[in-house]
Amino acid sequence: MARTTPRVFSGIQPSGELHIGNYLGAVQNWVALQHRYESIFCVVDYHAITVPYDPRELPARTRELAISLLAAGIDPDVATVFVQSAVPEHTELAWIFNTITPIGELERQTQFKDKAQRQESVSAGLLNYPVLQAADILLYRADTVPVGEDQVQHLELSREVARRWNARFAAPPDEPYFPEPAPLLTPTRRVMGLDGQSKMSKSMGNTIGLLEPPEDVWAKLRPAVTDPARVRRTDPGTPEVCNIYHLHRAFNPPETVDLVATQCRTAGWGCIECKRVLFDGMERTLGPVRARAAELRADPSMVDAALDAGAAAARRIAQETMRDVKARMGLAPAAPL
Ligand code: AQP
Repeated sequence: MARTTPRVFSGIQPSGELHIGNYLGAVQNWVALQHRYESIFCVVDYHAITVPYDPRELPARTRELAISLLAAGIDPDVATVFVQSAVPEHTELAWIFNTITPIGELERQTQFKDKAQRQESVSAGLLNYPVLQAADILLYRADTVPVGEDQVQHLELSREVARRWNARFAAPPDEPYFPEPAPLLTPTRRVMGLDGQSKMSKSMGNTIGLLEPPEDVWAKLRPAVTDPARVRRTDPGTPEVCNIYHLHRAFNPPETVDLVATQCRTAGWGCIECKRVLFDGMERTLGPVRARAAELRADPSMVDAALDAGAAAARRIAQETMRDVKARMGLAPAAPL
């Protein structure tokens, strides 16, 4: 039966603490979308094991990430939130998609090339990461995927997988079975790291954590790179080239952003004063998120209940998709439990 409400799916890796790049590029959007779309959000732990990791730390990271999502405003009564490895159909569909995906396409993925360069030994899992991502999305036949800009290339691969599978197993006169999922970007689709050089990224160590204590946030913000032309306090600056200015746009209202731009251009404020105003703006957003996370940590049963219900709801959809997919491909149906 055709769905009346469009469905979004998005995932996030428990590879480190959620940072403000993840928040501004993706999670903030999820919070807004959950009331307009049927929303499915996943902590993608199978993705996090494609690079070296410590199995003793993973459960706590996974849980802490789930807490961060709920604290940021994902409402488990409205959206489905779950952990990927609790729904085995993700890897089952990924295997199927592996069989129709040319290796060359995977080797061309920018994120694979970047991450592979940083490792001594590269696993097949790292290469196949975007195939698992395609399975994550298509398992729920999601129409829309709210992500940061870095994920757009992967999403193009998901679209290609959907097209290829449909052509082979749901060819006309059948309706295409899988929709071609479209990315949904935010105005802050690419948040730069505090080094001002590269994307804010857990693995680059240039992040501000969503739940970091205020004193740690300030300790990171204080030395963060600004407009390199502002060497002395009296040098006028160019806000557009300054990463701090872009963060103001994400955390402060337009009138404050205008004031920041004027004070920068006229050297009215030094960079430290400017960062103080940013810090205050950030605190208005991050303070309540931090407080909510503390409440959730104190009530583990609430988090367990949300994740269990989420996994059960996700699994119902996933099993239905796998039944259809396997039937169309001539594979055996799952044995009854
Ligand atoms: N700097 C960023 N700006 C905007 N959006 C971002 N995202 C990540 N970094 C930025 C978006 O956050 C969502 C979840 O990201 P993820 O953890 O699944 O993937 P990632 O891109 O691998 O995150 P990191 O921090 O860069 O992790 P590492 O260093 O482990 O690879 C995605 O929608 C992503 O676009």
